[in-house]
Amino acid sequence: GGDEVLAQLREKLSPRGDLVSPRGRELTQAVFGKPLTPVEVVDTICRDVQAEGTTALLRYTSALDGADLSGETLRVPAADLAAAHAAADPDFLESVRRIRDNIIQFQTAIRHSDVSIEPRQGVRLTQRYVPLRRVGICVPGGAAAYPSTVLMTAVPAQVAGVDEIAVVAPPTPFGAYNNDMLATCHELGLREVYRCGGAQAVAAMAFGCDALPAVDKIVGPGNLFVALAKKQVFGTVDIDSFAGPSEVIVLADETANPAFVAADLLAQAEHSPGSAILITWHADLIEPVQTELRRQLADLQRSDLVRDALADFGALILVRDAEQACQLTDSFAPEHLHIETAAPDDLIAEIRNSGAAFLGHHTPVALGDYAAGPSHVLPTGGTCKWAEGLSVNSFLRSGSVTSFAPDATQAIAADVVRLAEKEGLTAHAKSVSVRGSVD
Ligand code: HSO
Ligand code: ZN
Repeated sequence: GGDEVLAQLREKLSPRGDLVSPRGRELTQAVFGKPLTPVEVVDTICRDVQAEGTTALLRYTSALDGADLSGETLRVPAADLAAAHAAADPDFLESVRRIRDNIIQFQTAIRHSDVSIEPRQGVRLTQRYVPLRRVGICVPGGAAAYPSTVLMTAVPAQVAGVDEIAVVAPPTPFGAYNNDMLATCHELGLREVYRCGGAQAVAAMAFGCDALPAVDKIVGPGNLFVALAKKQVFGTVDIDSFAGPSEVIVLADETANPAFVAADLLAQAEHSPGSAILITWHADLIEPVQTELRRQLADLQRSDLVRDALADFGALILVRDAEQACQLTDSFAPEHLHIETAAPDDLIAEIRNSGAAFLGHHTPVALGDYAAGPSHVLPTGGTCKWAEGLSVNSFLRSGSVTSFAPDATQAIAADVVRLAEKEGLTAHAKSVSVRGSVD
């Protein structure tokens, strides 16, 4: 049944930091002198960067990413950012600006604002929201370049009012040497970009070093090492969610277009690894979707990768009815949920867990990946049961502000004194009673 299929997929998709792959064995033997698991690698890197600072950051950037940089060349020079911008396709930059405006509009609308109440005469209680001072953004650079990730992380931080934003990207052609990525940074006014990635970049941002001052929060996606390192430094700094492979569940009924559904599944599988799951209660949909998958696969640039991802992490699941589809979706808790049915509003009301939901036949997930307004940095691996996607509010923290006038203090004093005395904390009681008579 669907239950077991989804449970197996969850298991396969969950990142394993405790296993040594054959390639990992070779690489860690060469760099660390013995085979290490990813968790051990991250542990070692974090400890070294904390102890040795810039020296260790540069050493691992050389050993693991093959880039020999210095304390000066680690940071992308302002002239390189400007040159990347000047060399960028003007249409691309126009798209970047339009997308930035979409993100600003949505993130501004959902930004938390201070809440103040006056529950009684002379009492003012406020919850205020202040932006974080300095944040670090991880931009991946392994299999593809992601200017969209710069937009989907930095713009919400800017709307929050964060003072300083540091961007790290691995020193690769898809990372810190990618023209579109650098041009996007320049367009957004990001001037602090570093050529480093992996656990070493996360550790440097968390502990700080001469070449890369510490931040208060680290966000953005990355490979297993980035994810494990973020987990490791949580507590020294804040982090966003623990990001694993991208996922989508598509819910479809008899009104769904098989060509659309197939295209949506392929788009997610393209992340490779990416998981693409169709759940339908319309048996006649399965075959046309399979036909479309085969037909459309042939035309894709990365068709081999996409085919493998579909084989490993894809599923077409036939269920009894919409209700069962909603139950399965809830227990899988997908990063993306796309409802391609006649009345998607009715279904979304029945589903609690999804990182981001997309409604209707003309709302492909790619709109959200690139341009709609909500961030595409979302909780994966079932973590949307308790975590939420990145937004402007991820870059704010709140604190309470309490203010009592003399009469109001008198009015509440007896309750405070009574509880303080119960706890045996007479100094607490005294700090209230000293302000006036309390019987
Ligand atoms: N679907 C990814 C985001 C992305 N897609 C970036 C394309 N580029 C995670 O939500
Ligand atoms: Zn995507």
